[in-house]
Amino acid sequence: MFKKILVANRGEIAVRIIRACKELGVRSVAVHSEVDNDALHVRMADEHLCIGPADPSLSYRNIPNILSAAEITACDAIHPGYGFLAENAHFAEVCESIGVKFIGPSSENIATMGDKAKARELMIRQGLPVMPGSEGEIASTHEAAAVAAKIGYPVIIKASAGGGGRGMRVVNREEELTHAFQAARAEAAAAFGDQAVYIEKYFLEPRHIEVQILADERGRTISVGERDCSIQRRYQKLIEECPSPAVDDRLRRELGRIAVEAAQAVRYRNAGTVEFLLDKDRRFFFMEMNTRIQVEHPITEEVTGIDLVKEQIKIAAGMSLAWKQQDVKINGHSMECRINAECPEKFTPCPGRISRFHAPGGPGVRVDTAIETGAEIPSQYDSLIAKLIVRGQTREEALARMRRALEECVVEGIKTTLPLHRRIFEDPDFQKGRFSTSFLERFFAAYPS
Ligand code: MV4
Repeated sequence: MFKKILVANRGEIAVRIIRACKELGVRSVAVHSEVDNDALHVRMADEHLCIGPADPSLSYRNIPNILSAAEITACDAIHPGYGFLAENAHFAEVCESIGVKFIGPSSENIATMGDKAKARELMIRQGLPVMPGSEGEIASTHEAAAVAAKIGYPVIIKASAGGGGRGMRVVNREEELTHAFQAARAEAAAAFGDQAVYIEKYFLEPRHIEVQILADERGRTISVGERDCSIQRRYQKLIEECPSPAVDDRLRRELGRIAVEAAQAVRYRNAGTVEFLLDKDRRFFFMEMNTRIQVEHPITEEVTGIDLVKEQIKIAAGMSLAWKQQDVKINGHSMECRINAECPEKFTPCPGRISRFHAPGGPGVRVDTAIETGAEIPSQYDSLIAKLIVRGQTREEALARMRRALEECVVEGIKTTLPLHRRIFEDPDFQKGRFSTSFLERFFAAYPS
């Protein structure tokens, strides 16, 4: 096992990683920017080091500073969390080359899956069910028009270097295609320094289902249930649940088998997530793979009893997976609400000082946060304040617990998504588990806030 892990992140995920270190008896080092001097992750870690100013490119994304911090404190591993350097293949490669273990997949895994067009092409070649669309990258309007005509409108143009909803454009009619294609390429070039795009059929009311996988360094790979992440707006997830109300045991086994095949096709290591869309006829299609621990990982932990962050660390330390596929059982139902510091109508960030914070508790309630009363939400980072996670024996019990936890939760001083969550949990369709990716848009149209 490692002696000391540098946590290259901030906020709730840094706290989550430090907790895993403590349980494993591994020392932890927090790094932080100048606005995070008093942050909870800094106080919780065994050691801490300032790595630069608030601007993330000068601190949490600053590779030389983070590696210097690892050297100064004699860390033998780095956990990147999510965001920042988590999916930076170059960073993983440099860590590998200097003998500091990157707790995550190989740099090659990150590079392959980070190129979303390449990943599609690879999965098509593996014979896996992939979203209808272009084989790989599309380089001309002519090619784009041919693919779109073949799969039929609407289509969606996605940036190869994007993912998670960044750099996407829906095209409803042929007349819009040329303009959209050129605009998408220009946007991709500006946002990612890579103009590569690909095309998919745009599904109107699918469910967004993702499968958690774990793979040890010997290549033993298991699936650890799915998460339903259909409740998103502007590609920002708001509510996630595990299991999906739309997935039964048989479909879960199928999804799991395909997700494991996808991971094994690239000799994937550590924790990862394979994203699928599920259509009304319960057919599913590979969309992309995320090569990191995800924000919503706790709901999987709650129903499987598997500590995913500890597993990440154990796998990176060379330990074999202790879990066999048949030992992975889904026990009960879990849901997560992301409490963001944002104006709920416009979904714009609302940084500021939290004058009062009270986290809910009691049976089946877990709150992953790094916030305390008096904390500042800096404008430089994401607006996540807390993740409210509940577990119940049944979906109904989980729903009741979330309604109760949302009632208990107090965040004063800034605007948050709490009131929106309270309203969604009163919605009859949501309560029945009847929703798709279009849920939030419809919800806002029906109940303008
Ligand atoms: C799609 C899609 C429909 N068709 N791709 C959103 C995040 C990213 N990881 C994938 N996403 C989607 N990709 C095709 N070809 C629907 C989504 C999607 C979504 C779209 C609009 C509103 C809410 C959504 C929630 C989840 C997924």
